[in-house]
Amino acid sequence: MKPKIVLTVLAALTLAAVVSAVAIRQRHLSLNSSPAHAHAFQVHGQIRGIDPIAKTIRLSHEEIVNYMPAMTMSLPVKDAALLRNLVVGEEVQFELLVTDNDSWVSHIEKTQSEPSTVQAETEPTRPLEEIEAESLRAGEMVPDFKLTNQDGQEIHLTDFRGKAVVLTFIYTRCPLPNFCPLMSKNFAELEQRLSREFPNKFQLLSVSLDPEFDRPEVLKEYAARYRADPKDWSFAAGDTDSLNFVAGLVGLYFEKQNGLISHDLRTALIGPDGRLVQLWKSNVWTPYEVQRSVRETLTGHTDVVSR
Ligand SMILES: [Cu+2]
Repeated sequence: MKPKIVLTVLAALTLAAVVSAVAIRQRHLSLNSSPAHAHAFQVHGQIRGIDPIAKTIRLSHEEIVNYMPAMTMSLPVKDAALLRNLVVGEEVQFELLVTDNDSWVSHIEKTQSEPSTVQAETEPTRPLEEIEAESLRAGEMVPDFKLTNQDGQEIHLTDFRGKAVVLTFIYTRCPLPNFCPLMSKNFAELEQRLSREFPNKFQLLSVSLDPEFDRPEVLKEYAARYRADPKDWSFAAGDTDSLNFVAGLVGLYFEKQNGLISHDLRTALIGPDGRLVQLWKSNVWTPYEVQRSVRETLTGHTDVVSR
């Protein structure tokens, strides 16, 4: 009997320790929001894709309580070594760290024995390769499209002919700091840089992936948050067909999943002649880099890098 009692007490003590650790962590999560502090979420998911060069892993994950519903998304890792020995299809337990400005997968562990709790509905409905294959190549003419801007006015891509157009995709409710919020932060800096160097010769265009929620008044409020000057930075949304069309031009995957939108990132530079100049397919571009590409496009000069 005695060893059994000892075991029971030990088990109870362990449980108490775990419970209080969880309680402390939860209090920590809700109370601490200083920028330096990372919120850690422990999540179960299944691997859908691995890209060691881009340092991203595509995961179908279950609900992250109080943060994000179950969905499939590409998440960055800081350390490519984390991706070693992982195989598409494997089930994993991972840690997602989120700060005010960034989010990344910091730890991954295989959990092959656990049955899958990841819902099938978080699967992309079309293969990503197929979406990619249909997108425009650099040098190709970008066909015109029609959207509605933050003032409720109809805008066409051809309205901006003669200017360098930088187009990206966002939605105002996006919770991940290094996805849509980063795109908008970068655009704000890009707007500053370009309005100094090329006033009236450029146009920034942020297209919403969530037209049902991102009505003109919502976009207008969002634009104000980033101090966008409506003169050269438009926020716009369209009906389903227009959005699918614009996203299709640049091979952007996006899908509504449990109320949020799972999506990749695409930022395109369209020249004053309406041709696609360059396409950035992740969040690693900098305002400085895009400014340089805009400069090359507008002046026809390539920066000579001295070595
Ligand atoms: Cu987003």
